[in-house]
Amino acid sequence: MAPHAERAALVGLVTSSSRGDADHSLDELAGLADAAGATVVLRMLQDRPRPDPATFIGSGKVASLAAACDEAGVDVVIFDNELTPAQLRQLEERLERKVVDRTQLILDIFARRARTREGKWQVELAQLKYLLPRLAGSGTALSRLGGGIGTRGPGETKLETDRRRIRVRMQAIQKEIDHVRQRRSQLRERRQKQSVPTVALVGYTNAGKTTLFNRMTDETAVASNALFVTLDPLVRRVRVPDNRELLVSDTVGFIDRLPHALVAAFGATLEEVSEADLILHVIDAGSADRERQMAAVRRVLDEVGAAEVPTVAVYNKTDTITAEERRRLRAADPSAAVISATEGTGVGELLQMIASRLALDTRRVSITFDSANESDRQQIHRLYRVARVISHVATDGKVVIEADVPRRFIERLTTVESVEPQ
Ligand SMILES: Nc1nc2c(ncn2[C@@H]2O[C@H](COP(=O)(O)OP(=O)(O)OP(=O)(O)O)[C@@H](O)[C@H]2O)c(=O)[nH]1
Ligand SMILES: [Mg+2]
Repeated sequence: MAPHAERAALVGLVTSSSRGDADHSLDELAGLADAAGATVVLRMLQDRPRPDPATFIGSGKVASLAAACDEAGVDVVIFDNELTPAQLRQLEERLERKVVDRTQLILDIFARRARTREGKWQVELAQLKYLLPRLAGSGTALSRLGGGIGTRGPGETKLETDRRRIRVRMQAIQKEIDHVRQRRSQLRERRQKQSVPTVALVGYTNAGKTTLFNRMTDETAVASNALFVTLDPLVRRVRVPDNRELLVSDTVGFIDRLPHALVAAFGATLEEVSEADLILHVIDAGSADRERQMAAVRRVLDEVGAAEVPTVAVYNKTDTITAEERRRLRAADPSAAVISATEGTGVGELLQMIASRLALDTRRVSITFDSANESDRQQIHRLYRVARVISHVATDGKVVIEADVPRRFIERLTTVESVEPQ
């Protein structure tokens, strides 16, 4: 952690978008800067039909920005858009201070937050991918020393400024990642074989996913009022009414305009999402920006191939809205959950709802087991874990069980001939 918070200036461009949109985008950038440990001391919006190829905001504006930065004692200038390598160099030269763009800022936050080895590899890979096309020039932008935004990450490699070495490093990281992913997909396959349904929590960053995850699982994963606190997927077991088990995964938060390199890099987390049986879309009901955030989440879900997975809208933080607003939410979407993860209200109903949504995928069957057979006895044991047993009748060496069984599990019963759908 830097000894003192870096002082940051935020710069946005108002092009075809409305001023309000640009303003909102700058607000989000401020949240990101905060998450990266910087203090925002200056904001600037520039009206231009299109970015200036050399300086992004135009030569005149750069001069006044430089003066304002001197005045406010700015350490780092953060642009709300992705800058070309040429723009980045020009701006650093003219502003005489560090310049980062939105992508780099997000990469920086991710570099701070990654906990697992895989997470760290994913971030490093994304950083190297970002760096590679920016290596062509003088390299001044790459030899930053000291601390702060844009200096964390592949430090040594960055200083060497050697494309070939970076490519070799990228290949090595990719190999490690492939290895871990293979292992992960094996684990996932095993879970599917065990027929444990999985539920993925997704949502805009800071919506309260981890808080809800902790509520549901009695775990204490880190939740905090900052963007992108959770980066690596966390999976835990939960028991729902009817004694059924499910696995819940907490995932990385989404934002508007998540850099594409990152969507790819965090494919691993999002893989869990596309293969989940149910998605809980956690929404900050109190956010003034709710609709836009929901749309951004849906877009990312589409991109990672999760559009087909059944989804429940979970309006969270409803302790921050009025009873009237809560009523309106319920009326607008009767299948949505209205909860407060911190207060715990509505969480019981949510679990009930999850159970019933997942049970939609069950069939009522009656199965005959041989009670002397060891493998049959094991199956009865498993049946009690995954199904809702309606009746259990034991007669001279036979056990007949009638139960609501998830379809996945029916397909894996060895005594499948004795299954009689009713
Ligand atoms: N008032 C209120 N605050 C909440 C509620 N749920 C979560 N919060 C707060 O919202 C902030 C973010 O919560 P997290 O659970 O870390 O959010 P997240 O979606 O996991 O965020 P990222 O992992 O950063 O994407 C924390 O300060 C929580 O205490 C709620 O129901 N009501
Ligand atoms: Mg979280």
